[in-house]
Order: sequence, then structure tokens, then C-alpha cells
Amino acid sequence: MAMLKSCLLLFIIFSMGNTEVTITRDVNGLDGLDVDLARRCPDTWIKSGLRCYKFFSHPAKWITAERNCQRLGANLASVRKKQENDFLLSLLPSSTPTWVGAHDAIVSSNVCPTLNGHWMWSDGTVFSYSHWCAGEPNSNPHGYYSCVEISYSSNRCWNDIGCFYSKPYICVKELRDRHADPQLL
Ligand SMILES: [Ca+2]
Ligand SMILES: [Ca+2]
Repeated sequence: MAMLKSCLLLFIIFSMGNTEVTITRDVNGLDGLDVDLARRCPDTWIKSGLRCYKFFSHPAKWITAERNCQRLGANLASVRKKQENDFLLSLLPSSTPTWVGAHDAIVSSNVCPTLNGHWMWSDGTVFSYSHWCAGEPNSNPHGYYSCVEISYSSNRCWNDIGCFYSKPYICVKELRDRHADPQLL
């Protein structure tokens, strides 16, 4: 009986999802992707693909930077591929180490040594691409290098470093997820 209820619930949820898609297409006469491509970024934000980016030159600690981004309906930038990394670098002066949204949750490897260095993005993106400098990340054995700066050194690669440093940062706002501002439609 419990399984029957679960199946019925799944069927209802699935049906509602289909209904939502149908309504979107009826109202706009476009599929979801077309609608997203038509959306605009806020003034002073730069659009690339289905994302809006903004570089903030005023230095802030990593968590302050992330919260500043969140107040704007954004997160510190995640980086999913080389093209995005190159684009982020194009937004900032060459010798400007800059916070992005990568962090690991473990501050001290003395407490949980096997859990240190598991990187994630503050916007929930799966951490699959990276552009570490040679020898990085080097958080072990202390583990407190738990946030990531890009454009580090003359190679403009990634470095893990203490989150308490104040650095410029880049926010990213998705145009088609929970962070999207309905007013932009
Ligand atoms: Ca760490
Ligand atoms: Ca490092």
C-alpha cells in the first residue's frame, strides 16, 4: 500500500512537471531555452552564456564576499570549464588574485585529515574542473587553506589559501535557476 501511495505521488509530481512545461510554452510561444537566452543581465553585470558576472575590486574576506554576492541574488563565481576560467580572467587585471566560490569545508586537518581538500562550489555546482597552479592545492598538513583564488602568480592559475584574507571577488548570477531575478524577464 505504501508503495502504491509512493507511485501515485510520483505520478502526480511528474504530471505537474509536464503541465508546467506546457504552460510555459503556451504563454511564451518559445521553449525554455529561448526564453532564457532573451533574458538580460542587470546593469553593470556582464553576460556570458546564460550567466551574468560582476567583478568587485574592493577586497573582502571570502565569506563576506559570498554574502555580498548572495545579497545580489548571486554567488561567488563557479568555474565549470576552461572557457569560463578564461572569461573570468578577462574580467580582472592580470596581477589581481581574486576569490571565486570554491572552498573545502575542513579548516583543520588535525581534526578530520581524511576529509580535508574535498572542494565544492558555493553555488552548488559540481566541482569537476580546476586550474591549480603547480604544487597546489597545498592545504595539507594544516588544512586551513580552504578557499580558492584565481589569477595567482604570473601563470594566473588557482591557489588554495586562508579564507580570512581580503581579496577582490567575482559574483555570478544564473539566468535560469533559483537565483534568477523574475524582474529580468
Ligand atoms: Ca582545508
Ligand atoms: Ca596554496
